[in-house]
Amino acid sequence: MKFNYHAVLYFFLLTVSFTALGQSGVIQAGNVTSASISGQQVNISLENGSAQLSVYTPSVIRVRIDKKQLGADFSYAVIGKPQQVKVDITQNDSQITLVTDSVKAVVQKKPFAITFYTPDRQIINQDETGLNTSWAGESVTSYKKMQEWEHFVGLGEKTGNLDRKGSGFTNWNTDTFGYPATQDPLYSSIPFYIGIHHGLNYGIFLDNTFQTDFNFGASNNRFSSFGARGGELNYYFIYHKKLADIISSYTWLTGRMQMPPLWSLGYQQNRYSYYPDTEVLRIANTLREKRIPADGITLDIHYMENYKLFTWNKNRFPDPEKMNAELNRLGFKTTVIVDPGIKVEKGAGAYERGLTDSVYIKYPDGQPYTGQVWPGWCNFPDFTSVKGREWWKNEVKFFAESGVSGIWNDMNEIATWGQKMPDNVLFDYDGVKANHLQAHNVYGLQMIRASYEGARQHLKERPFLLTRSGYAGLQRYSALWTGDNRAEDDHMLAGVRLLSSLGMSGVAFTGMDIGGFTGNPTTALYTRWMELGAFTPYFRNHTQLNTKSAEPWSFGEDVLDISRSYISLRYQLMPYLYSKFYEATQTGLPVVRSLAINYTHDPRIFDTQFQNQYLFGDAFMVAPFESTKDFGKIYFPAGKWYELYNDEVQQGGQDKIVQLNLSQLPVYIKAGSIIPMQSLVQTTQQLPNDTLTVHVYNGDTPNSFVYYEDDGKSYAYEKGGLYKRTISFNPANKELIFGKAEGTYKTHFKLIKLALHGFDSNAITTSGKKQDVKSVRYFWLAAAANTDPTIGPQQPESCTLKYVVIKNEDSVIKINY
Ligand code: NBV
Repeated sequence: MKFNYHAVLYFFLLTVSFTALGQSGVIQAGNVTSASISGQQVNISLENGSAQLSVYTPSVIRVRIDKKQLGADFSYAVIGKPQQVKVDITQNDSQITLVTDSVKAVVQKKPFAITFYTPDRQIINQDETGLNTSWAGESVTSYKKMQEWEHFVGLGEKTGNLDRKGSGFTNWNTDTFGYPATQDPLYSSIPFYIGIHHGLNYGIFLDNTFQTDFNFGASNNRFSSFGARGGELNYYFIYHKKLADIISSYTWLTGRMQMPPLWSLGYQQNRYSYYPDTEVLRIANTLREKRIPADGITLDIHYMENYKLFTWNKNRFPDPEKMNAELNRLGFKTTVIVDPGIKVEKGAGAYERGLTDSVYIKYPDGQPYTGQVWPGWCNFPDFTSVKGREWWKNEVKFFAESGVSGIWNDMNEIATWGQKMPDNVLFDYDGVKANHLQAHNVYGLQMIRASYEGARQHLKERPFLLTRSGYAGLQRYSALWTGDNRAEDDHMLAGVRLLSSLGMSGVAFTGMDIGGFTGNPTTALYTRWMELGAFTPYFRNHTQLNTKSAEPWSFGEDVLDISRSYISLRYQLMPYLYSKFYEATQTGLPVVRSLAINYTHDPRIFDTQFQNQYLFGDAFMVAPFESTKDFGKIYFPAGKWYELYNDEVQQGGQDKIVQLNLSQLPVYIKAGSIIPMQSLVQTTQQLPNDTLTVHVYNGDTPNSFVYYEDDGKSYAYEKGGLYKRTISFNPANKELIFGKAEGTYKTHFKLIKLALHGFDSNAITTSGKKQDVKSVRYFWLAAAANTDPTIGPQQPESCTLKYVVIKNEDSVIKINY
């Protein structure tokens, strides 16, 4: 055999350099050197650092790893505290074991590596052998073995496919004007995802505010990984049998939304920017004249004087109080935009007050950081400090005094004209003291915290808060919209997936600019988007400066009719929608629900041709398609589905090509659904008539619906001022039960009209008393818009309904059919 000196030399050099890199470039956590168990926690010393595992609930285990001693514990996201639970922690020479009723964690000692098991020893998640946890400089990463057929969902405001497998993502809050539909990162960071494999699902929340990076097998077929550019590897492992329960546990940890004001669920009209006041009132009056139900007008930056925060431009808005009072009289609430940049201008009120209170973020030498944005050179309040937040809260009084009801927090990434902000800007970080690298991703969260607390302090009624940027837990303070999208079909669909993903990441109250922010939508796209908007949590039409008008009447009579029908339908659905928001406050479950929540282990829902389908609440399945398509393929998951407009039944477990029609959004209702509706109103400030129509869709599986009502505006609900009852459908016994009403609030509805879909019985009894069953031909959209079904472009279809009208009593009402 010939000896090849070159090859040997090459191999030698490669080994030397590789070893050197291994020694200096990457540090592994190494072996466990000692471990001590204390209560529900185990503290671990590692060859190259330290770790700690703590049991928060039987289903939530926290893992902390650092290359030094673990520091003081602090989080902006987590509000759940460890619960006292039954847990058995033991150790021997080779491993440490933590066992709860729901999960078992095994820490291997040589080297340190964690595996999570179900109680019956199925592997849920495990560190990738050989890689585990390591540091490259200050960056720390945990590598998890990629399980066979593993899917990944969630991670907040992320573009891309529903199934994140094969992709990598970064969390660094970024102002992305007119972003491509595939852009990453966007405006907010929620480092929480859910893994799905072998009939199991788990969640991982990496609570670290530095830039974080996730890899779900992006250009690698070995691992999924998550890591941060600094700080601890601090994550919560969540395991439940049902994916919905993982969302509940995650929102138990990071908090849930509060009841929103009812008006914020109505239609909101917006553009950048409506001014002066006469134009704002013209828009409001036109909405009323054209009978387009609406509740909100949003004022963009031109309401300010030279973009200075906490000012009104007196030429454009000479008497904001009067304007807002007039808007209120017309049934509208006003939301105003706020940006964090405070114009540096000697003598300017807010700027000077901020200087006096020393609230601005500073360089290490004590000079305020000055960056450029709307008003020119600006200083930025340190929302991560108590005094910064207190100052802002006090300033918010300004809006309360002018009759504003909502605060729209923009540019809070921080955006400084798309420029990079220096790393050495310092933040208080609530006493922890941090530089920009650590504080960047929570700046927006702390801004909405201050805005929310200020609004709560100064406004008489529940405020509405909207934000562009945020971090895990943002749902406690605000709704979120997906920023500067484009008037393009793929953006409408990417937007749907963004809302689905945000929903699985704890944010239930979400929206996108309906119609698209940059560019001009085609008539078809605008039409589709408005229909879809009616099935999104925050329904706001918005468009960029200098684009064409985008109010519902700007695209011709047909589009106006269609938009009116869908907006009207949404207003009729308000009892359903409000109840679903109540559910979000209780369980964290979102309003826009990816099919991955209910049909987690059906692989077809991840097929990219079906990934835009979602449930609105739990009853409606919406199937959005590009506005240019004439046909679309829809997947019907297990069960039975009724087509909204004509009650035609589709069996689940199959896909079907349907003909698309621009005047009808494909919407299906799950068999067994219970949908309470009200008569048409033009604003949520108007009372509907006294009949609550409850649609029930016959099916084989039992179902229940928690109906919720309160005054829609005050905080009385926090002290029991609510009306709540469970409506149960039990097909085995052929019965429908309205449970006993709870709470001290008196329902507005005196009668219940039961609208029965797919029921053939005519012998309907309530508490044994025979009811008068009537039959009617029902046109959904015409009924919604209160129009003549024979007029207008959108009414080819109808269904026949049986219905009975009964008295609404607070005691149990039992209906048999
Ligand atoms: O305030 C103006 C816009 C606003 O309309 C938009 O919704 C935000 O996402 N804002 C961004 C400022 C920058 C626009 C170029």
